[in-house]
Amino acid sequence: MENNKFLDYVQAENKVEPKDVMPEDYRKLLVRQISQHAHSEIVGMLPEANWISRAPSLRRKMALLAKIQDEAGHGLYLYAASETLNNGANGADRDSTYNDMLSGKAKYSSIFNYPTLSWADIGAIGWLVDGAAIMNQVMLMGNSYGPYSRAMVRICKEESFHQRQGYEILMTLCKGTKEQKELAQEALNRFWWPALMMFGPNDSDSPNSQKSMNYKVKRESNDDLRQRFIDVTVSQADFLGLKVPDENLKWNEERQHYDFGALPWDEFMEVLKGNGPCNKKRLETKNKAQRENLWVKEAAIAFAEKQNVMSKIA
Ligand code: BYC
Repeated sequence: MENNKFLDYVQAENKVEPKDVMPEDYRKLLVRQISQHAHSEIVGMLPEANWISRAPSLRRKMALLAKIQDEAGHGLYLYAASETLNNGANGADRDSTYNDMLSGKAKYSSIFNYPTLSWADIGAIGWLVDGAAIMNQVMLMGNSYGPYSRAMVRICKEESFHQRQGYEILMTLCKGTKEQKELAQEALNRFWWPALMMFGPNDSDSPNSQKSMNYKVKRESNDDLRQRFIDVTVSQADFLGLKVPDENLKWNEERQHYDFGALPWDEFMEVLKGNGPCNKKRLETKNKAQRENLWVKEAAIAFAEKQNVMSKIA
């Protein structure tokens, strides 16, 4: 299909399916984004896993375990969606994709390179990180690639539970002792700016946006989604009795949006270069798990191959 015909096709809100003819740059853009998204889900399990053994009650432990397990499921749907774009020559098979994350070649969301220092951070992750993720992923439900868009539908439903789980942790802390409320405020201070940077660079510095918008992969810009997130989240912070750590945050009557301060983009660039507080630790953990659990994968493959041979003999 010529590129113009393909553009007309996606712009008329048609879905592209795995075996359809598609321009190579569309395929490449999707492999990049879907695989980064899958890595984010998988690496994103680590900061929360840090608190499973220290969750303050059995109920909290069960909810956190269920949430983290959901993230593993999200990673699986997304690796499966990314794999449908493998054309045999573009390195989009599951092992190559995963190895790109393990070697540090592929990106995953910057937010997961920050540590979880207190139980309140688990609340902040659910409220802010899952909250930001939902804002972005609801938009992605309408993306033009069928397998990615369908994966998003289920993921968004589960993320809503995650967001509430986090907010409820913070509500409990904010209704608790002075020290508990301080923990909640400190968590908001730590996670506010990194959560805003999850939406990516400002539109003027976003090299992929134009193409992504044309192909209807992205349907709203990084800045528009970030603004919407701020607009809905400020009143949630007010309800908790917490202060958003931005001196320049102010409702703008004319724009009908909040104005906000400059984001720490230098920090964002450092995190993307691998120099965030936890980048090295995250990759070490994933590589160690890969090494130590390889026998499980090998045993499963050997078993599947044996079953295959047996079924041919029978
Ligand atoms: N972190 O041109 P741009 C979750 C990169 S997990 C790192 O605007 P694009 C959860 C970007 O990749 C859900 N890198 O890019 C899990 C690009 O680099 P390359 C996470 C970032 O793609 C566990 C460059 O910067 N959500 O919810 O048009 C527990 C220029 O950016 C980031 C997703 O993964 C970043 N924050 O737009 C709890 C959403 N931002 O690739 C929760 C899927 C930008 O050219 N992804 N970069 O080398 C997207 O929607 C889009 O890729 C983005 C960026 C909006 C993130």
